Amino acid sequence: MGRFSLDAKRCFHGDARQMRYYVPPPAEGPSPGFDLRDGYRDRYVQRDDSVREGLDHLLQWIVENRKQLQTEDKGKLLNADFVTWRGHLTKVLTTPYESREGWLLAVTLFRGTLYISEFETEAARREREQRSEMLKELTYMGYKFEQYMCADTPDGIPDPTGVVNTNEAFCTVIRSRLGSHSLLFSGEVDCTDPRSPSPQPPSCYVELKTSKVMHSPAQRRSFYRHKIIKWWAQSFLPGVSRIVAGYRGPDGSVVGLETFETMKIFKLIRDDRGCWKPAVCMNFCAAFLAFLKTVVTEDNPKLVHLFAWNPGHPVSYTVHQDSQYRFLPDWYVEALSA
Ligand code: 0WD
Ligand code: CA
Repeated sequence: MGRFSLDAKRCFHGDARQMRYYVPPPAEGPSPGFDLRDGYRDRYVQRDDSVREGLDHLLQWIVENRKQLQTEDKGKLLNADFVTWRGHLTKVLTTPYESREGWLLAVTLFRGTLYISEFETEAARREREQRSEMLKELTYMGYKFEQYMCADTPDGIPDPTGVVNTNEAFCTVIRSRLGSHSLLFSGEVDCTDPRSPSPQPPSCYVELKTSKVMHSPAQRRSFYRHKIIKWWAQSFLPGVSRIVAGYRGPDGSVVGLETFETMKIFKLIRDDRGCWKPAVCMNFCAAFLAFLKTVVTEDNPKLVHLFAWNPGHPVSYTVHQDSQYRFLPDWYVEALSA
C-alpha cells in the first residue's frame, strides 16, 4: 500500500528516503573486514527505547493516505479489520511455540477497525533495564552487519566508516488477508535488492540477520527449532522473500553468510518431529484474531481490552476505560472523524 521513513532524529516522512540497497557479498565470503564490533564505542547513535511510540507512525501514514483506504461500508472507515505493527503479528504467530516470553496486547475498536498495540510486560521492562553489556553489544552487531551489507544508492557501495544510527528506519505498509481477516500492518524493511530476479516489492526486499556461528548438527537443529521460526514469521507476514544471515565468530567477525528463501524454510524443518509447523502458527493467529472480534465489540477510541499471555497459560484479558493503556491519540481520532 505504501511506505514511510523515520530519519536520524526519528522524524516521520511519507517517502522512501531511508531505503537502503542490498550489496551482494564478495564471492569469497565476507572475510576480512566485517568487524561487527567496530564503531560500538565511538560511532553509535541509539534510539531511546524508553519512549513508547505505540502505533503513532503507522497512524500518521494512515491519516495521510486515508483516501485510498476508504470503504463503501458505512460502519467501517478503513478497509481493514485490523491495524497493527508487523512485529506484533510475529509474536502472535509464534505464540504456540514460545516458551520464554509472554506478551501484552492492547486492542481498541474504532470506526469498525480493531487496532492492536503492544505494551511492554514487567518482565520485558526489567530485562531491558538490566541488559548486560554483552547483550547491548550483540544488538549493535546486528545493526553493524546491515551497514556492511547495504548502500544508500542502487549502485553505491557500503560505507562501514559511517555512524550507526538506530533512529533511522524504512517501513513498508502492507494489506493482506489471513483467513477471513483483512490486515493493514507496517514493518521495518532492512533493504531492497536492485538486482532481484523479482523486482516488485515486497519480494525484492531482503531481511538481514546475525547469529552465532554453528559447529554441530545439534546446534543447527536447535537454530531451526527455536530461532528460524521467528525469522520465518517476521518475513513471511509482509512477503519478504529472502533472509541473509551473517554468522558471528567469537571475535565479532563475520565468518560466513547464508541466504534463506522465506517460502522454503518449512522444508528445512518438516522432517524433524517435534519441530514447529507454519500451519499451526497461522491457525493460532487466525483464531486469536477471530477471538478479538467476538470480545471487543464496543466502538470507542478510549476503551482498551488488554490481552495478556504467558507461556504455559491461556490468554486472558482485562478492560480499561480512559486509562494509561489508551493508545489512539486525539489527533488521530479527530483526523478520522473530520
Ligand atoms: O512500541 C513498541 N513496543 C514497538 C514498536 C515494538 C516493535 C516495533 N515498534 C515499532 C517501531 O516504531 C519500529 O519503527 O515498529 C517499527 C518496526 O516494526 P516491526 O517491523 O513491526 O518490528 P519487528 O518486526 O519486531 O522488528 C523489525 C526491526 C528489528 O530488526 P530485527 O532484525 O532485529 O528483527 O525493527 C527494529 C529492529 O531493527 N525494531 C525496533 N525499532 C524500533 N522500536 C523495535 C522497537 N521497539 N523493535 C525492533
Ligand atoms: Ca534485521
